[in-house]
Amino acid sequence: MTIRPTIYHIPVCPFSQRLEILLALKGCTGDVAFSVVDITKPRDPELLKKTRGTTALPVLETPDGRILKESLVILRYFDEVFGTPVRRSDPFEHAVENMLIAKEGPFTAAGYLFVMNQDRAKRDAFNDKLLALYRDINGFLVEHNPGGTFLFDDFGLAEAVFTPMFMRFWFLDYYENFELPSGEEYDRVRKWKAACLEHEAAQQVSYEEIVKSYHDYALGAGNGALPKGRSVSSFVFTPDWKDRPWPPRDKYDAAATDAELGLV
Ligand SMILES: N[C@@H](CCC(=O)N[C@@H](CS)C(=O)NCC(=O)O)C(=O)O
Repeated sequence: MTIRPTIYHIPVCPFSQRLEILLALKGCTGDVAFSVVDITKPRDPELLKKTRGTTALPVLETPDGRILKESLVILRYFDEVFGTPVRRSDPFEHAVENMLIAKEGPFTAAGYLFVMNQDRAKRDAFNDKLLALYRDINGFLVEHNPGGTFLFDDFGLAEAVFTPMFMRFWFLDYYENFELPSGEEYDRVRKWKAACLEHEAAQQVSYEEIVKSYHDYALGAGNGALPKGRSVSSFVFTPDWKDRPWPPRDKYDAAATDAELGLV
């Protein structure tokens, strides 16, 4: 039994980064132990026993051995138990931030399906779908805080939820040349996204780490799975991503070997 709660996590995982951001915002990073899981290896049976067989991370284990799953659930739990709540205290404002948070599922799915798509003919449809979701968030921010930067006056709960996705979607910038078009349909969300990316509490990962680690997602192989012809996942811890070359940008015709990716 540990004194601190433990988060089982994958360091580059966006869902886990939400928790790291929240703890950093509250100055409570040291109040939680982080136990690293390597998803390129078979999962520890002890951990599987704790989760009753599910493999998705992050997973929280309390000091008395109870388990919580789902990043948004753990995020809200941490917000209640550590320091001053980051959530809005006004009930209406809290409802507004929850409305924005409710958009994260479709947003996350659109970005991941886009990067994993292997059919060049469908590329524009995935791009359009993601842009429509950005326009929707733009409209939401214009409605609730037209002249501001964040949803409210500062980086808060909704920002902790979305910022890790904005960072993962760097894989779209790199592998799909994705960019927000110019124009006022995107200006408010562009400003929000830029401020989220720069915030000091959200610097746990870098552009280079995301691009290199998520290379196999761009080839349609997620969660540590191996693309055809490869024997080492781009999610491995060794060799470290810092020591590997930048992967080829062309994901549709790419078939880089383990060696070309610096994985062996
Ligand atoms: N809805 C879950 C999603 C978690 C999730 O998909 N985690 C990924 C890592 S980014 C994972 O654990 N993948 C490995 C697996 O599912 O075995 C949450 O918000 O916590």
